[in-house]
Amino acid sequence: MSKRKSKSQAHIPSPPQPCQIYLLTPPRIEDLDAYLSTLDAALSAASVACLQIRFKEDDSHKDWNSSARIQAARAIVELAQGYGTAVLINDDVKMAKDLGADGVHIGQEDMPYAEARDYLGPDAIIGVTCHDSRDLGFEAAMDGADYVAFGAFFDTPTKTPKTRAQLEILSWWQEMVEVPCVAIGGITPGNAAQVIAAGADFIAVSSGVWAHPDGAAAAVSKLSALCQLSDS
Ligand code: TZP
Ligand code: MG
Repeated sequence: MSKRKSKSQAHIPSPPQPCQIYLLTPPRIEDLDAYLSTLDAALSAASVACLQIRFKEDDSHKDWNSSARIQAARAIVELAQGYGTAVLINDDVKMAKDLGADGVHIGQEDMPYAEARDYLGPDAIIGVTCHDSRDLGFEAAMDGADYVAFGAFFDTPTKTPKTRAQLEILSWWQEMVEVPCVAIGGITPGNAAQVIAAGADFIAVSSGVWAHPDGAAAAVSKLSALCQLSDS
């Protein structure tokens, strides 16, 4: 994912780009080989700009421990980067550097943007959660974030979101700011068209792909078709 603009370019209007797909891993992976094969099929189905590795500890599954998470992350980074998909690690700059990932996604309560940039250097992709807040978006953009993420736009089984965002924030952002915006939260092939039409540069999707009744590859194909439609 790249749409980084220097400050001197900020006033030059750029032609609209088609919306791109940004996947998030499931919070926990039970069978790594099975997941890698699903991920391989999903990444083969259409172009996926970005994959965020977003694992959560799970006290009820002791085998999903730190070394299992690192092993899974390492394999995912290798597979996804082989497709030219940028891999971001949620919250964890050290893991991002250790695994040769492309960057990190940070929340408002995680490491501050400037510290993450210092740690990872100028070429890393760093995106920032901004919930439903234009002010947080501006702050992150001014700091130099590569993207801002707004959400959640719909009900989601993956996380209890801190905020519910309205689609207008995407249209407003698109008018006001060059830094790309990522829409997240409950996005599926069934509702993505409205998010894309509202102006999302990226649609970030987890359960809408991994739990899609037709399978992850079919879900990615459908999302990609919607992104292409928006470009015509
Ligand atoms: N942040 C806001 S909603 C959400 C995150 C990480 C979950 C995204 O997962 P899903 O399954 O696509 O709603
Ligand atoms: Mg976080």
